[in-house]
Amino acid sequence: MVDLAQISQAVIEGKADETEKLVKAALDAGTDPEKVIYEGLVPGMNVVGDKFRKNEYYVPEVLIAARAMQRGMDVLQPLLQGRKIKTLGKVVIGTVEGDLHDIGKNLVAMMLKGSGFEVVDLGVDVKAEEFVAKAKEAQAEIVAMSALLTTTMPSMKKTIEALQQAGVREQFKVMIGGAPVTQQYADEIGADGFAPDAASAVDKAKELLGISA
Ligand code: B1M
Repeated sequence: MVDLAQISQAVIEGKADETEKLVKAALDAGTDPEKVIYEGLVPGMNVVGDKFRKNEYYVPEVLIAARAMQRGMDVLQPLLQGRKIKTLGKVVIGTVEGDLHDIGKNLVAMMLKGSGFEVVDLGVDVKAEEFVAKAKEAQAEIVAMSALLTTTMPSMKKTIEALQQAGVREQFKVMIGGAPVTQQYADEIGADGFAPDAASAVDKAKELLGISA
């Protein structure tokens, strides 16, 4: 019998092989895949987020933990197909038009996934119209944008305007972040939320959807 806390611990320590092995063992012992996610993998990633916030973990540790989490998810994925899994919400995320920086955006996406959100990653250099179309298509709750260049920050405003023009602004919460982005800028362009780092991005996404931590 696998103690699901062991899976959490393997994620916290970034042990991908161990995570995979424990997830397989839990399934072999008849544990429900959803239970493995929500009582094993996700709590581990939550601890990682906490440590990152407290500067006990830095980007490399978070990436290694997220990779371990993903290895566990890869085992579970085939079993979850066709099954209606409860997620905290759906997020469409991308780096805005003109901007190719994706390390921070990927980290945010991984942390969101690890915390139970469904994430549709549009990649980099995402045009305003693409954000609108993909958010509508995915029936997302949150549109999340990342920018690392001061010159591409205006693309965030452009996306919000495109949502307005399409008459769907109220259907989505808009969240922004990236090194040059501030709360003040979020207020200026009418975004619903800003987060300074990947762990806070998870908190902000939950807050925007009224989910208590
Ligand atoms: Co570029 N680059 N870069 N670069 N690059 C910066 C950003 C820069 C600050 C370097 C410098 O001059 N000191 C500077 C920007 C200056 C400015 O605008 N003020 C810069 C420049 C100028 C450029 C080019 C224009 C250089 C050139 O070609 N002349 C060019 C632009 C290309 C383009 O995008 N069109 C360019 C290119 C590149 C590389 C391709 C070489 C590479 C990117 C590789 C990649 O991403 N796949 C690169 C890199 C690596 C950097 C630095 C060194 C590191 C960025 C990074 O990954 N940080 C960066 C300098 C620096 O920051 N020290 C720099 C780590 C990452 C984890 O942090 O992305 O901030 P960050 O994400 C954080 C938070 O910001 C937050 O959470 C993350 C984790 O905590 N966050 C969110 C991010 N997105 C969020 C979204 C949210 C919430 C939080 O909600 C939705």
